[in-house]
Amino acid sequence: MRDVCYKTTAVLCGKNISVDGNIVRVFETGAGDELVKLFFDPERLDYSSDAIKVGAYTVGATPDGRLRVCRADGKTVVEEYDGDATVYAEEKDFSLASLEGHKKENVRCEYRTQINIKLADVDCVYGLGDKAAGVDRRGYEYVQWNTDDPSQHNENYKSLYKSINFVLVSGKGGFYGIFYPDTHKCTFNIGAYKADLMFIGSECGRLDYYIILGETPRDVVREYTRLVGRPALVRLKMLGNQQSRWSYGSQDEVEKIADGYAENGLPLDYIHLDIDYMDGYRVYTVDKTRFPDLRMLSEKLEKRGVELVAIIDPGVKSDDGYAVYRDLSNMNGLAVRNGEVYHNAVWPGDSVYPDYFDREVARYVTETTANFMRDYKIGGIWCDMNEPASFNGPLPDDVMCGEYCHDRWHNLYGEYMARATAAAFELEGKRPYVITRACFGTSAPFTTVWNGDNQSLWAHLKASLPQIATMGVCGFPIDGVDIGGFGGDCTKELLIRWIEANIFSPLLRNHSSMHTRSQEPFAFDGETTEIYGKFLRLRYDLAPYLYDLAHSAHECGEPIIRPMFYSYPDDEACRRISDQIMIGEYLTLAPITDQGCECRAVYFPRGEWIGWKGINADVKTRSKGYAAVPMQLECSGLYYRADAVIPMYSGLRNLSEKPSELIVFLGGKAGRCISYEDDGKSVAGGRNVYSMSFDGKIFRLSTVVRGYDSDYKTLTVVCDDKRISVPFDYERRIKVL
Ligand code: MIG
Repeated sequence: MRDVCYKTTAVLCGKNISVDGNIVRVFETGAGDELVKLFFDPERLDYSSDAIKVGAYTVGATPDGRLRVCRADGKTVVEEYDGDATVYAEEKDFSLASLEGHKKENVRCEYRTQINIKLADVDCVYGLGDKAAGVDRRGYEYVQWNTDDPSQHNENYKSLYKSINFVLVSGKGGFYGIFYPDTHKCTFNIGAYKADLMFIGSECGRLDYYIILGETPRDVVREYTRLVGRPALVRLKMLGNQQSRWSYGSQDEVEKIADGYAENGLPLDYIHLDIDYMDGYRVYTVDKTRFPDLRMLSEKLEKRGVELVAIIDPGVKSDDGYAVYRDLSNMNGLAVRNGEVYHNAVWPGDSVYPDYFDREVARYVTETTANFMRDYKIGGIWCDMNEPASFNGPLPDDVMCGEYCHDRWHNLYGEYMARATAAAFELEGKRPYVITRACFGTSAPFTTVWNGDNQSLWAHLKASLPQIATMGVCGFPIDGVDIGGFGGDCTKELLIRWIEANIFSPLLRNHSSMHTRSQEPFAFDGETTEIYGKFLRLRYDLAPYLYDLAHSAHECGEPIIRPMFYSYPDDEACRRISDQIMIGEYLTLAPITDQGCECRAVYFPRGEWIGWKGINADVKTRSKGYAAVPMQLECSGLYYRADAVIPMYSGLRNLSEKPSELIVFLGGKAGRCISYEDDGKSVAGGRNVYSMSFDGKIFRLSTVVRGYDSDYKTLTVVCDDKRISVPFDYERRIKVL
């Protein structure tokens, strides 16, 4: 998280207020000390006043002493709650005792800190990361405590793997965000206790939070990601298709998967190695019986454009004969309890946990990761189990990493594991390929994420859209769920609908658990392979569009996959839509997510929308409002805006191939876009920035930044049935109509 430079500080309503841009930090005296040291330098308060200006807003107090943020016209944007916010928890005890008629009691919830915000009837509350519910969190309560629980995730599930303490409110008086940077367990109650009360309660945190102001969700998200840090630029290849399974258990099996893809003409960029590649689950080792020559396998696959991703868990096997255990023990680099190294059980059996917060440990992990990747030519690291998970119930609060207790470091553990891992890629000057299961709101600059153990259920397919879109709004643009579902047996129909719905998911990975049926696209039948393949080819064709969006995620924190309200904040109909998404501003996708369903309602925001040929049977031009659209098994509700200008590739089998043709798809009406070209992988390499526009007749490409020798040989413009190709050049003008 960056150090915000506060320009104004004051005391209002007994709280300290600091302002930077449109970010208002509210904290009690004494905050900025020990608790928040992980993020901030303490700063001194300069003066007090009645109100302070924050751009177009004023932070002041209501006559009864509550904090309030208003606009210039006096309209309230954010205000503290005005009623009794004391929380009582009804004891939910359906045990024998209560059945026998014993009195049920109301217990007071003791929060050390409680931030209370007033909600108006019309307010919607978005954010909170990976929770498996619709985009609007109103009416629910969530607890931010990274948790590995593989039972069926649903909207009532209070804690998942990630703690992203950010809500984006579409309030009566405008949009605003709240970020609570505390890493301790905390509760976000979004009007579930009292309809008009949103509170954040922490059992041990101090009052310290941020209000992020903005006219639109985009403004708020930009400011928020400026605060917590914006995501690293993704490696182009990571946008390719990935196949996984717990586990592909041998070298031959992995090769067969690559063969299956090639034989069926399906594009593929990565295959994942789950825990069984390791020697007795010792991290950074390889089982030589199953994988006698992993390096050779990597090299063979690399020639086919496929790289390997290896899973790494935090749990280190307690084994004196194992170097990683010995090294970490020798540097006192393990979590301890009562002065002794703390032991628990995970996959390797008796295990210990590295203290990733310790610099020396982090450096060791970085080097070990780098050596491991170099030895076996591994392309990416998948960090699992880093909530941290354990087989013996929750870790006690007094397990220490350095001076920090578990209740404080828990929610940050995944981030620090991912950071140490990502640094291994930096050593090579490469953009990291790290995906993590657990993380905190500040983790996006270091790692990408996936949403953990979903199941092969229609409900989980449905949840994937708001999950991915919400992660985007929370500053994590590169996210995905296990396509086809992790647990349980997938069906043909579910897999097809899943790939249709998640085809633009930035992380596109089909993964399944052991003891479930095979879930690769070709493990079903010819029709499945064909439809899955059609969608994969669409994905690869649109890779440059997604890559451009990834650039804007990196530069301004914009999500790639967006909830409808994000793109159309002033359209009331969009505010609660969870089953339809935007991909950038030019594409909307309304897929089928119900069994047996072959028709659904699609919402068209303002503008003209046209169905994507070959994907969508609906090719009428649509305008504002709902329409029922038929979608047979091989169809999905993909529409482009009439002013779309979309860069595309054609026919790539993987994203290591250099495309020689840049195709620009035009929606037919005047429009524009910015597009990027670079080597797709290095951190410091040069790039080209192209500006492309269409005025209804003429298409123009010009090069705004030129720092990379273009791989394009041909420029093709596609508009309706027209297709015009010319030799590529850095300045081009094509008469289309
Ligand atoms: O206890 O490595 O979410 O993707 O396949 C289960 C085995 C551990 C959980 C991950 C899942 C992975 C599995 N892991």
